[in-house]
Amino acid sequence: MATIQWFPGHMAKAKKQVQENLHLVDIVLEIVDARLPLSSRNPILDQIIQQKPRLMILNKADLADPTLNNAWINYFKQHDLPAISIDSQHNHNVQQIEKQAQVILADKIARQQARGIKNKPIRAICIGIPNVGKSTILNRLVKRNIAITGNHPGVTKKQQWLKAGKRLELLDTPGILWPKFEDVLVGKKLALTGAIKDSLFHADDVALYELAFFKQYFPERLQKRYSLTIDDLKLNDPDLLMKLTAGFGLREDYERASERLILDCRKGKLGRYTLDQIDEATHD
Ligand SMILES: Nc1nc2c(ncn2[C@@H]2O[C@H](COP(=O)(O)OP(=O)(O)OP(=O)(O)O)[C@@H](O)[C@H]2O)c(=O)[nH]1
Ligand SMILES: [Mg+2]
Repeated sequence: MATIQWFPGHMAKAKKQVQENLHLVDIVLEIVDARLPLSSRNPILDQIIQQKPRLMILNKADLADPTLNNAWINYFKQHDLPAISIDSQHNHNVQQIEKQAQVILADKIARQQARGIKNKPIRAICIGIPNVGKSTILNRLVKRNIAITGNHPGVTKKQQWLKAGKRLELLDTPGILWPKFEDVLVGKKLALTGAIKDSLFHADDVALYELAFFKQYFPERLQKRYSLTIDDLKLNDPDLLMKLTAGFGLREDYERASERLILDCRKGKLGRYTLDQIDEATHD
């Protein structure tokens, strides 16, 4: 159950594994976390898969802001990337994957039928950074637990072909690619949602980002959850963290208070949220 740490050697290997499997498939299912439709994308996926047909899947839609789920789907569609949002944990919308794949590949299927090839299964590969829910999606599609899942990055180890519907076959791939590490903000977003290992960042950095985000977008949720006053919300982020730490009875243990705040956010105690805003896309 060791967690992947992305050293250059691992990145090269992961890239090679995806490239080796690409020619086997008709379509790539790019899985992202709906809370991070940009930040949970792999930076070089476009370059790796090039012109291969693709379906963007915004998974964990149940945790993300419903309005922004739709906004992001529209955003991707405007950029010629067909996209759907699903909640694989509760099996919501998962069947759309096969349907959408058929739509995207309609021309190819029609050409096959014209040549007398009927009902050939569509072959697909799931690709995404750790912990976005690739294995959970596969388990839903094959309707039994084949792929190992776990709430920490790097669980899937080896690949296998799976019958995943009437006309869909999937590779349970370690088509795991690395997240973007270079950008500090992206790193904090990934850390807050649990996409990267806790030992790779400082909890207080991430909790301060969390407080800033919720103060900006959902101050009333912070207020309610932690019994804060309007004045408390006017505190700067470090002072607010100090205040909360004291309120938790943790004296000056900002580390533990931060971990608690992060956990609350991950567990949905602060409601549904999407960390990536549409206007951030233009700066990418
Ligand atoms: N709320 C919610 N949780 C989900 C959803 N999909 C997956 N999860 C949870 O997210 C965690 C990671 O899921 P996995 O399927 O193991 O993710 P993965 O992409 O295969 O991860 P690696 O194998 O580490 O790359 C698990 O705890 C899942 O239960 C979803 O749609 N909604
Ligand atoms: Mg997995």
